Amino acid sequence: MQHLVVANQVGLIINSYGRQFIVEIDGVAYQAVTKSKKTEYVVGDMVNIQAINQEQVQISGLLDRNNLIYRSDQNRSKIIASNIDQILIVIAAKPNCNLNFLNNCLIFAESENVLPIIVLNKVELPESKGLVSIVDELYCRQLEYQVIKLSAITPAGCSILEPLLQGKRSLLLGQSGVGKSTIINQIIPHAYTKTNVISKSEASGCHTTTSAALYHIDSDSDIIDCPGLQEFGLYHLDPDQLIQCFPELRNHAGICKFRNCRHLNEPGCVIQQLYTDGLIDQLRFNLFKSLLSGLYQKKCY
Ligand SMILES: Nc1nc2c(ncn2[C@@H]2O[C@H](COP(=O)(O)OP(=O)(O)OP(=O)(O)O)[C@@H](O)[C@H]2O)c(=O)[nH]1
Ligand SMILES: [Mg+2]
Ligand SMILES: [Zn+2]
Repeated sequence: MQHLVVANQVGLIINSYGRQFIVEIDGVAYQAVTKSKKTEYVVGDMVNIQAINQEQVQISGLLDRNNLIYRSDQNRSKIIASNIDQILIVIAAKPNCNLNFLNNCLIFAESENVLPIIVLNKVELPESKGLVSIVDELYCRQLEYQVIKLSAITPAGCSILEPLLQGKRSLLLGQSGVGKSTIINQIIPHAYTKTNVISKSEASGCHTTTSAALYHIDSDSDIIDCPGLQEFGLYHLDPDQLIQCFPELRNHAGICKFRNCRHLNEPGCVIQQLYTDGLIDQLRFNLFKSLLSGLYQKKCY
């Protein structure tokens, strides 16, 4: 039996697919539509709603967001979730691990001041060995990011995550097939998120999750699952701020020979020197330079 929705209430968006949303009001879920054709709402949003009938509501406005997780490329930006306390970036050696996807997610988290936690899943697989050592050495020891290694298919695989999720709203971000939905199923057995077996012929994995969904772990802890991403574009960043998003570089900001050094090819560049001296990871240095040159080009237009 649904509660009767009275006019002008506030609800939480817990599911979004296309222009349709599920909004939760006092613990009850309602189908929701938007007034305009523009879908500017996302899972995690607090919204004003008006009743259509006992099962359906209309979203009439958005309450201020604490933050907005989104990615962007040259052509468009895509909103993912809002009002997030921490981002769990899930990676796995299988189906594959693109370290620049991880790097971009970390840079985004730094730019928005949201805590990133790296979750390395599928550690029981022999092919995880190389990735485990990269993550231990570079991301954990050198860059000092929090790293959790687990195997979500084992019975107690995700219990190590539980204390970290307490009292927070966490977003799982990752490429398709890394095990995001498996992790949620372990933490909340009744979440019923669909997980799929990666077909041997399709190394990229199945795109199982098709819409973002928020699940309550308890009364003050939530976790959000979202479809696997192939890329996490950062086209919206300000090139002058980029150095602040690299923990290994930001302490060296502002000490190059030229005060307005862009760290691209300028003489006396301290960042370039760090790289020449072998003090910065090559992949991250190359990413820094390629992001910078793209962002400066954008700024010129
Ligand atoms: N070997 C191994 N397989 C795992 C582990 N965790 C998940 N898997 C498998 O990986 C496959 C993909 O898992 P999902 O949870 O659907 O991955 P996802 O990240 O939600 O994928 P998308 O929804 O496409 O983004 C499934 O076959 C899982 O059983 C693990 O710890 N070890
Ligand atoms: Mg999934
Ligand atoms: Zn420089």
